[in-house]
Amino acid sequence: MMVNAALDHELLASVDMTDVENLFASINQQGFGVLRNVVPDSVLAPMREFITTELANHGGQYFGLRGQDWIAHSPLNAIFSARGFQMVLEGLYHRAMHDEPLSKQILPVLRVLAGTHGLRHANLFHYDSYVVTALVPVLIPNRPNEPRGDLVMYPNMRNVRGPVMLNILEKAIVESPTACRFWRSPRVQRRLGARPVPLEPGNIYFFWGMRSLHANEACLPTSIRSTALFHYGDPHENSVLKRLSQARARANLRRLAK
Ligand SMILES: O=C(O)CCC(=O)C(=O)O
Ligand SMILES: [Fe+2]
Repeated sequence: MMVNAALDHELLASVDMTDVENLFASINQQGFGVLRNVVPDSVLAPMREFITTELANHGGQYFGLRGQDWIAHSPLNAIFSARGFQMVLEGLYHRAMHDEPLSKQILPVLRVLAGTHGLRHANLFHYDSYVVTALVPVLIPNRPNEPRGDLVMYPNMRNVRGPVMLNILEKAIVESPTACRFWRSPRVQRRLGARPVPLEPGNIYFFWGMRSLHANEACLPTSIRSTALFHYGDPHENSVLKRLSQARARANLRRLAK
């Protein structure tokens, strides 16, 4: 019946392996690939309401949600659970690594930058600990002349293969506060080929989170900027070193919340 057909309609249903190939090429060439107009207003509008409600619970200040709980109760679940979306993440990982990831779970993260605390989360340059990152912009500041909080990336700066130890050491140095002051400098960004990625709600952006140093630019404390991140594919064994590195990252986030 028509009614059922409408209910059953899956998002990203028309995405196929050609899209994966195109995304793969463009991520390698320019640092990111985009699927355009794939997140409809019927998802974005209720998702913005979800954020408004949660933001009130957090006193109007920055908050982040991580893991499988929030997504199950949010309108973005329509993207998260779409077969086409999972196919792209798996396809990109496979194309890059010629292998299966340790786990096929996607880690969903919601970031809401607002208030003065939001500013602390700008320009925190980092590598993700997963190979593929998908970014879904939900709320992007768009008043004339206001900063939009672009994603800024140094595309494909390093390789994911090589000793875990070396990866972790590099991460600790490159993500230090001193290093972040360096990466955020417009001169350094120009010299080293950093790219701003202006984000448009409706699109989904893909990049190699583990290879590309990235951060968001600041926006006004009076504006709300919200993105959902979907991390896929950890190629490393869950070593002691790696757990230490993750503990360090979590401690940093807790410090920022104070
Ligand atoms: O919100 C963004 O633009 C990027 C966030 C990010 O890179 C992350 O949460 O890993
Ligand atoms: Fe990231």
